[in-house]
Amino acid sequence: MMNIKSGFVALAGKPNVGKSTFINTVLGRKVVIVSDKPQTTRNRINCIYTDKDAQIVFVDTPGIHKPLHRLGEYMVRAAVQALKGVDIVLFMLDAADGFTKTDEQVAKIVNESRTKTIIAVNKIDVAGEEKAKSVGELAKSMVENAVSVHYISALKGIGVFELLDRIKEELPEGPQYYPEDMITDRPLSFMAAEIIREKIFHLTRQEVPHSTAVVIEEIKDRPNGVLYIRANIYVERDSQKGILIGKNGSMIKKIGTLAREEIEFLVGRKVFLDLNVKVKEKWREKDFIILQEIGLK
Ligand code: GDP
Ligand code: K
Ligand code: MG
Repeated sequence: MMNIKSGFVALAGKPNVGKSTFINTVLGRKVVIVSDKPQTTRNRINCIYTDKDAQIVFVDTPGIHKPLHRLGEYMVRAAVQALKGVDIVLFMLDAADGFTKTDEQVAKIVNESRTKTIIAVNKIDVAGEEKAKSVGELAKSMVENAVSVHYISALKGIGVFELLDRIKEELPEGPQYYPEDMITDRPLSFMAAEIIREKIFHLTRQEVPHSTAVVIEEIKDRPNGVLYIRANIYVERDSQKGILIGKNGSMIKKIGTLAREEIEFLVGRKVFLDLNVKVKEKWREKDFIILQEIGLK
């Protein structure tokens, strides 16, 4: 029997350093949502990379940040949990940003996890070499269990596969946990909700994206082969509902069309997407939605 390298790698790093972009580049297709707005990734998603001699399960964690309301606290806790009990922490920093206070906070949490850590300084395509180096060296001096520092561009694919090789070197020998064609361990309802949420992030601004929760109510096969998906989009105020629906329904139509096309790509068949916008005051305080959001219900 052939031995492969396998294990779990948790991505740590403040919002917007490029964690999701890195995973998407490694997997070669879009599985986790990317946005230039922080806090896009509210949920833990395991993404699975498999080749002939390794299987790496990446855990994409919520960005570590100051808790502003209850959802924030859940997110922080989820992030800390994600770093514990994995084989390697991949600590990502933004070369263009410099080493910030938030990076320092992340470094503390990484140290708390006592897990072997590989440092990746991302976005070298837009930062000077000297600045990138200083970020990498500061990070290395702060992280007790750092084994190496890599300079990459997740977006352009620079240095990504060398980093992947390094991760493989550090992983233990082990079993293939998942079938080789499986790229995420989350169900379709979860992926569909993430895709709808991403379109809302891209098409609306200010407080609207952060006040939005997407809940899939129903998924069923129709006799004609179409996959029917019904989702509720919760916002906190009537004004936000108005923005999401748009003039003569133009905004919700746009969100629906873009989301449907992407879900169709994911499932490889025709989809009918039924979106309903509902107002639920202070949904962030309501546990049932929070628990659903972080995948515990
Ligand atoms: P996350 O919050 O850490 O998951 O970050 P995302 O992957 O969502 O990326 C945040 C933003 O940074 C997006 O606009 C990405 O396109 C951008 N980004 C990610 N990696 C790179 C990179 O290597 N170079 C540049 N220039 N931008 C990047
Ligand atoms: K983001
Ligand atoms: Mg992300």
